[in-house]
Amino acid sequence: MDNTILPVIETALLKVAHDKGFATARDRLEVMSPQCGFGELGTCCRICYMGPCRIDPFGNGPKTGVCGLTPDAMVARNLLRDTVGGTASHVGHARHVLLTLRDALNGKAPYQVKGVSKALALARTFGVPTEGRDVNDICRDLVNIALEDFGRQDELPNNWLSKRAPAAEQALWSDLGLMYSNPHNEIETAMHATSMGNDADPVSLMLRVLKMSLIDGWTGLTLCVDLQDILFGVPEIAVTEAAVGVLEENSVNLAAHGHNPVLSEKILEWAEKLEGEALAAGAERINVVGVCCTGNELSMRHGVKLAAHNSQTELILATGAVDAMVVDIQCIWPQLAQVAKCFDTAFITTDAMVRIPDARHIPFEPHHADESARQIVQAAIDAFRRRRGKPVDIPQHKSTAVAGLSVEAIIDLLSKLDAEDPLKPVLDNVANGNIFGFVGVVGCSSIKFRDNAMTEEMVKHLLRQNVLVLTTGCTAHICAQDGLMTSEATYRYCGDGLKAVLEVLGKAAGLDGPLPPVWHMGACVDNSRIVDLMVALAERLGVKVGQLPAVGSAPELVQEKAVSIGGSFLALGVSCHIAPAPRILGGPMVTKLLTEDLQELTGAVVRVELEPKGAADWMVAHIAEKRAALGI
Ligand code: XCC
Ligand code: SF4
Repeated sequence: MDNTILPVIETALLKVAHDKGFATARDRLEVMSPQCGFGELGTCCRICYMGPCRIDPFGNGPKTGVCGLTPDAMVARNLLRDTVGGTASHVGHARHVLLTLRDALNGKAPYQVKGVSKALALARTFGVPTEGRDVNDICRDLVNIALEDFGRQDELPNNWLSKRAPAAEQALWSDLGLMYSNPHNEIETAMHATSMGNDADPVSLMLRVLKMSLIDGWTGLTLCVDLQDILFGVPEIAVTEAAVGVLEENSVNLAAHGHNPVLSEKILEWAEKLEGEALAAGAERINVVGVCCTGNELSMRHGVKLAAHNSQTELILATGAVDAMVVDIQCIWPQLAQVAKCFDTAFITTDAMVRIPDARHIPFEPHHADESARQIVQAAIDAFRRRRGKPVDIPQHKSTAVAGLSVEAIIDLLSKLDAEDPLKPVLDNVANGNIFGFVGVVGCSSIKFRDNAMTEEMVKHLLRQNVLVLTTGCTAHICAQDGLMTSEATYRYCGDGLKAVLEVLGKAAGLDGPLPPVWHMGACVDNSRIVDLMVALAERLGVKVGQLPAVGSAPELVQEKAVSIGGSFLALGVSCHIAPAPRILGGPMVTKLLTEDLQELTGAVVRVELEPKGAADWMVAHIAEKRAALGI
């Protein structure tokens, strides 16, 4: 592994932390290393108290657990529990957004419908009448359809799955027994099936993994994003900035971290309302910056600047310049409260489910959103007053970045080239090879892969080979920070074909230069946007999604959510590159299933590559196979 290309931003941030004597995640990882080999292989089971059972597949020790569970069943069962964790997170987020929309429509929560176009589009999808109706009434019908998904006890297919997913794939899923009804019941069933003494068949367990991933994809992501767009509006192309340099010494720096725009949208609103108080406190302004996925949500809809991805969260606090960090759900390191304490930073948790020792807790729930958001912004201003005049250490690195590439924004842009058939220019350029293919680069940032700048380097290898990159989540932050969402990146990194296409698109978009080669499509839940785009392209071509020259990649996997997202791509027939290896290698049959045999089932395979060039080369080769099969 090339150890020489730690991104300059991380180098600067780590220096700040070390200068101040902070241990970082890297230090904690080092103390922890080597990490547990049984855990890495997936052959550690602690599901019952006859265990924990550990199987060393290469040694002469035990070949099964005390109960007789085989290594393949063990890794499959563990993988299913990972997937349940990821799916439960997204489904929980989705349900929260749904209930917020319901309460907003009933006048019980201070939010308005901003995405009228999305509501109308969904009404068409779900057969809700729109003629002469108030948009709120239309939304009420959509809410009821969504609520039905969470309440039903029959076996009818889930509304969002059956209406939003492509028909050809549904037929396959139905044959495989993967269609689901109520996501909650399935999460319960999966936990039940994986408890001691239930499903011990690796194939059955792996089918459950696919089913759980479908729930993630169509309820956790698609339903969630559809309703978020109704509430907060459909993202439009906007220019923003990314990396720690977006912090401002003389402003109230308020970092929003987590996932749910129900919180961060209100924070942004109240930051504007309390600007006067910030000025009175001696600040130039209130600088709301985005961290992790809620940062992506804000940048997509409002062009809010992006301060940090997940593995930088503790590092930006060590600058001493963040006055408040407010968090909701998912990916919040407990360590943040400890770093915040050293700087008198207001570290504020808001969700009853996320309590962290030494954090200040300001409960936030939609009914009292305004009052809580006001308190939170106030706490940031108070913290600024205490910080004022003290030295800060903000590494002066940042890059501009184009964000807001929702499918609607993309189609809108393409319509300027061909109003009748907006996808045609893309498909023509795919056919002639100017666009060799698509890679959805998704998921987290991992300290295990920052030393070789895994994501940035892999993306550059792809661009050189004319592969268009669509990204979400923390990999979107990484790409934005590295300047990959700029026109310059198109000139600097793209092959000639891709460059030519992006120049035409940039002109259509009214940009000064070409469109960037890496498209910021949002947060992790917004992977549904990548899927929507692929479905639109496939339908226009009359092929299945899995036949497109497209691959998914989670180059720096951290969170369980990335596992279930990957599973939802696989169910669609989209192959996935992943690093590090999922914890299945101790199960030879499961490993073969995912890396080879799945091809027969859905048309997709999983590939582990730990090094950027190897990953990109495999993806390009895989795309070439798909192209050949399409005869292009
Ligand atoms: Fe979390 Fe979404 Fe992963 Fe980043 S990418 S570490 S999941 S914040 Ni979603
Ligand atoms: Fe061991 Fe079986 Fe219990 Fe797991 S369920 S801990 S393999 S005895």
